[in-house]
Amino acid sequence: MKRIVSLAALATALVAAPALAQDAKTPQAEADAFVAKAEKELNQAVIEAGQAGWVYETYINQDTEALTARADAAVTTLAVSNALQAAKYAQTPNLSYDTDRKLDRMRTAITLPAPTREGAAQEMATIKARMQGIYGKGKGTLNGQPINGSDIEERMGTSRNPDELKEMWTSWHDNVGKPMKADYAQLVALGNEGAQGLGFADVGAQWRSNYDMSPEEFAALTEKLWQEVKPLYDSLHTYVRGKLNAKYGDAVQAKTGPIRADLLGNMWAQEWGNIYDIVAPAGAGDVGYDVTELLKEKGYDPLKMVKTGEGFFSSLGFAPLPKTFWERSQFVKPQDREVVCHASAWDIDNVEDLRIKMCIKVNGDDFTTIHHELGHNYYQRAYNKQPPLYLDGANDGFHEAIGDAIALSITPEYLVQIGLLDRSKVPSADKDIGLLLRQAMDKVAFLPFGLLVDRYRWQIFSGQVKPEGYQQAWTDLRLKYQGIVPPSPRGADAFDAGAKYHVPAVVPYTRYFLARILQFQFYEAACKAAGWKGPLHRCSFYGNKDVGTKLNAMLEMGASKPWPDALQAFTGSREMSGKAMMAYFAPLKKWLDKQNKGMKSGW
Ligand code: X8Z
Ligand code: ZN
Repeated sequence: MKRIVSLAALATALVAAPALAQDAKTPQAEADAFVAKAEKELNQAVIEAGQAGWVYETYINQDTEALTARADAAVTTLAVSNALQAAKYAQTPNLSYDTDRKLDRMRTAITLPAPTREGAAQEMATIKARMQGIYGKGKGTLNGQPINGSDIEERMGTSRNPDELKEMWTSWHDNVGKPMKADYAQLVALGNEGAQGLGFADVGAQWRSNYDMSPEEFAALTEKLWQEVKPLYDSLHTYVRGKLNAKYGDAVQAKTGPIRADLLGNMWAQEWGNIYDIVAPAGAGDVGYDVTELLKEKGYDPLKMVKTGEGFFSSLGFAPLPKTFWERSQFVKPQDREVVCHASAWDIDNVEDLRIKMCIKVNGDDFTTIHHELGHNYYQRAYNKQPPLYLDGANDGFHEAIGDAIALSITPEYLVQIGLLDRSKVPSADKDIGLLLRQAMDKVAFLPFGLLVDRYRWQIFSGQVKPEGYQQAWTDLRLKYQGIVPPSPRGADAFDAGAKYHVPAVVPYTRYFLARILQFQFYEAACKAAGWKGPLHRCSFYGNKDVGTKLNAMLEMGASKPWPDALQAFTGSREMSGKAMMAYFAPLKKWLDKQNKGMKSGW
């Protein structure tokens, strides 16, 4: 699909037309040859940038920062040059399906395009590396003492002291977000100039154009999905606010209105599972076990947690992770240097040099995150036979959803099978509400956050929000979508969005919103394929090779086909839909609405 017809003229003006072939090649063959050469060169540059990026993120210093910025600039320069030429070749009639699709991807799949003028790509890459460094090295305080990012994340989950929570929340947002505000504004200006050079309205429009449909259609699709699931969020919000009020009293959390952001067990209030103890159904409905406690009781260490994650994929028939994965991954935070602790998965050579980079703590959150990261690695390996421009997920939401769909299978019964839970402790059917509520605290609570991070950036990229409005717009959207407020007023010089990893790292975030919805579609399809008959949330497809084969068929397609084709291959449907998620939580929704009777919903 070609979106911007007039770009051809523009592209020809900006880049020298390739020399006419002496031997009379057809225009189609020329386009094929261009694509083959471009994707090979790009792949090489991406591998080099991956190597530099890995060293930087696992050993932050001024030299590794410069090296990663240089390698990143080289990739961007190449990608932009390819995109400009691609627009011209895309006008060729009768292109093959693959050449047409690849030319399109060359334009849309650039996260942050640079202007073509001298030095611009380097300036952008330098700013980006510096912001990532600020985030990676970032510290908050607790009782006046510095506390690093991974420790503060953990303490936000376990502390129940409102003053401590407020101190950690405020110091983290002040120390990490504020110092990068000017850099961020400059990055936005450069990125927009780059995107406009490629014929997009702005960077946000370019991001939205990467889903096999127009940017407008994609924005409308996210809105449709949000409206499908919003009633569930509203019910959860009302219920949780009531419980927080009961625990902390009116002075800390009022009965009505928004929720104080630091009370929800997570620095960004994005997932609330860590405060399940505060909201658990009274008495008999409670789950009766806690994964963090089980891991600790059974003496799990980070390595054993990763091995357990691998075990799930092996049980589906996937080959074990390569030896190099175990040698080269970063599982725990090194003591002797600064690193980026935010979890990520890598495939350095785009073949099988798979790695994860985490600062694993022995807790339930990180156990889930390990499955999430391994989902990326198994996806990467499954599509490694695809040509370079197809080395990607069907869309980025698919990539984020695979490991999560697997982690939905971490049911009580599964925990028994792997020896983490004693059979006598498996919650009976009357504890279903507790199990569903525990899941909803992470899965449902996340939805508005997953949506708003990019709605915020879309506003910034479009120019609707200017640097002086960065803070107010963030606070406004957090209130509008999540119904939360900061624990104390924020000055106009704050930049709270910068205190969330994906903003300085420039990683689009709508992918996680899509993934939250898609993972239930995948999970439902897998359980159906496994012949599961009971309540959906009790299904585990652990050990089911048929599911593994079916899953692999979708994964190995990579980005070679539009995402509805991939979705159909695994689920039979071509639509992203909130229905599977709503069906999973249907009994909880009913229960929540009963509990909420007489309470005012909304804020
Ligand atoms: O960033 C991540 C992964 C790496 S792709 C750990 N996630 C989002 C986040 O932490 O904000 C997973 C869930 C949402
Ligand atoms: Zn991920």
